[in-house]
Amino acid sequence: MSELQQEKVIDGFNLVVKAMKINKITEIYGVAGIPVTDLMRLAQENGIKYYGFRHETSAGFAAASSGYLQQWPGVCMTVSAPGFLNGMVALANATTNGFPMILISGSSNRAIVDLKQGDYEELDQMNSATPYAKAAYRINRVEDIGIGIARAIRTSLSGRPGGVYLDLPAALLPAVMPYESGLASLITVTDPAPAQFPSEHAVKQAIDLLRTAKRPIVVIGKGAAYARVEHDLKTFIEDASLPFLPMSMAKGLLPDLHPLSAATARSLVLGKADVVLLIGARLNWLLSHGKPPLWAETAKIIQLEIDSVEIDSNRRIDVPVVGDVASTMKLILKEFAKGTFKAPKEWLDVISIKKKENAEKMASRLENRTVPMNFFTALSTVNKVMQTFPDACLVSEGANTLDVGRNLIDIKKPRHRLDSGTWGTMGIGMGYAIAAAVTQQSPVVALEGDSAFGFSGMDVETICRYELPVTIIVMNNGGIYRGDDINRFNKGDPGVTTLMASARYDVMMEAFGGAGYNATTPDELETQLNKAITSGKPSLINVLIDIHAGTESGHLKKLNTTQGK
Ligand code: ADP
Ligand code: TZD
Ligand code: MG
Repeated sequence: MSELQQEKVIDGFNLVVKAMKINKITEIYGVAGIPVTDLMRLAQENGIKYYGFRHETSAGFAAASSGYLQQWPGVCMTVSAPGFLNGMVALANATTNGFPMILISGSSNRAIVDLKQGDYEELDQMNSATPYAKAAYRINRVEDIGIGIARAIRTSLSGRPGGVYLDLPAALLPAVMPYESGLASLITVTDPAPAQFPSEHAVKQAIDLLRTAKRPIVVIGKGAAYARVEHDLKTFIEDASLPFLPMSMAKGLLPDLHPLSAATARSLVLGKADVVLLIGARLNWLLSHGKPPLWAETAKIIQLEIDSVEIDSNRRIDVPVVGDVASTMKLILKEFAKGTFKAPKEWLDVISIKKKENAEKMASRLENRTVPMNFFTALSTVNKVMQTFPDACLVSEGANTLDVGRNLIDIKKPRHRLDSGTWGTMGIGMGYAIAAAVTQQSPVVALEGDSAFGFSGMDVETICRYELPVTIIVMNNGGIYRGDDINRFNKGDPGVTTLMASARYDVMMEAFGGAGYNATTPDELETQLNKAITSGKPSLINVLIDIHAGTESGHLKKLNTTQGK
C-alpha cells in the first residue's frame, strides 16, 4: 500500500454527526429509510438522542417545537422525495411561526435526478424546498459538511427564526476525506443570534409616545416568548401599571391571572386604546390586521420587532423599534426611569369593570354542568385540574377545543402553551407534545379536538414507545367543529364535517400499552385527568362532548364562504 492509501480518512456520515455534536444538536426527530438509516444509527452511537416517528410531518413538528422551546434549531431527518415532502409541511409551518428548525433529507443521485431519469425517490428537493423555507442549501462536497451545517444553524436562528432545508445527496455520506483536514473543516457556530439593539432615537420616541397615552395597551406575542423577556417585561408592565393582552403562545409570560391582564376585555381595549405597544407580535389575521372595527383608526402604534420588513405591513406603525426584543427591553427599562409613568387609573377602572362583567357572564355559562358535556363544562374542568400542575405544558389544536380552551385554561409560566399558531395548523399535536416532553422534563397535556387528533394520532405509539409523560385529551364531539352535520344531498352518507362520535380513542391508546380513560361527566374527567398527569405515563382521555356543541369554524365563522355572507 502506498503512503496515500494508508492515510486515515473520515467519511460524510461521521462528519455530519460530528458537526451536529459540536453544535449542541442533542436530539434528532425523524423516520428512518434510505439513505439516512445508518446516519441515524451513527448519531445514536455518538450520544445524540434519536426519536423515531410514524410520520415525518409529526417528526418535523417535534423539531420545530424543540427549536421554539430551546432557542436552538430542532433537527428533523427524513428520507428522499415523499419523506422529504412530509417533512416540508412542518418546515413551512416553522418558518411561518418563526421557529428555528432544520430539515435534513437524504436525496437521490444528482446526475439522474437532474436529467429526470427516474431514480429511486427522485425529486429535486432543494429547489422544491426553496419557496417554503427560510433558506435551502445542498452540501455537494464532503469538505463542505462543516460549513453547510454551520450555515443551516446560523440561518435558522438569525433575525426572525425559521425553517432551513439542508439537502444531503446520498453520494455525500460515504465520501471520504483526510481525517485531520476533515476535523479541521468543522465549524462551531458562535453567536448566531447576536444582540441587535434598536437605535436610541427609536427607544426615546417610543417612551415619549407611551408617556402621552391615556389608554395604553401592551400586546405580547410569541416573539417575546421565544426571546425569553418575561423578567424585564414583568418589571416594565408592573412598574407602569400597563394593561396587557397576551397572544395565545405568549400566555404565561405574565400569569394569566395577573391583575393587569386585559385578556377578558380584549375587544374593549383594542377598540379604545390610544397607544398600542406591540412586543413580538405581528398585525396579521390573529389581530384583525390592526384594522377597524376591532382597532381604532386613530390608535398610535409602537412595534418592537426584529424583522424590519414587518413594520407597516398592515397599517402605519408610528414608532418602529427594530431590534431583538430582549436587548430592546433592556434599553427601555434603562430609559424609562422607574415610577415616572403610570397608566391612568380611569383607564384601568374601565378595563376592570368590563373584566368583571365578562367574568360574570362566563361564570353563569360555566354553571351549566350538563351531560353530555359541552366545551365549557369540559374545558373548565380541565382548567381546574391543570391549575394544580403549573409545570405542565399545554399543547392545543382543534377549533372549538382550541378557541374555548384558550380562554378557559390559565397558564402560569412562560412557554407552557404551544398551539396551532399562525396558520391554524391541525396536526401539530403529537409532535409538539413529544418534543415538549423530551426537552422540558415536565408533564405535557395535549388538548385535542377529535378531528385535530386524527392528523397525528398514530404517534401515540411513539409516545408509548419512548414512555413519555404525555396525557392526551380528545374532546370527542364526533366531528370537525360539530358532530351533527348531515349529508344534505345523498342521505345515508356522512356529512362533510362528520366523524365517528362513538369512536373510543382511549382504546387506541391501550393498544400500545398506555392508559385509556373514557370521561362522560365532569367528575370523571377531573379524577381521570388528575390520575393521568400524576402517573407520568402515556395516557389518553376520550371526553364525550355533546355532538350539538360547538360552532362551525369555531371563532372563524366569518371566513367560511357561505356563512360569511
Ligand atoms: P403571535 O402569533 O403570538 O401574535 P407572531 O408570530 O405573529 O406572534 O409574531 C411574532 C413576531 O416576533 C414576529 O414578527 C417575529 O419576527 C418577532 N420576533 C421573533 N423573535 C424576536 C426577537 N428576538 N425580538 C423581537 N422580535 C422577534
Ligand atoms: N387541515 C389542516 C392541516 N389544518 C386545518 N386548519 C384544517 C385542515 C381545517 N380545520 C380547521 O381549521 S379546524 C379543524 C380542521 C379540519 C378541525 C376542527 O375539529 P376538531 O375541533 O374536532 O379538531 P372541534 O373542537 O370539534 O371544533
Ligand atoms: Mg370535534
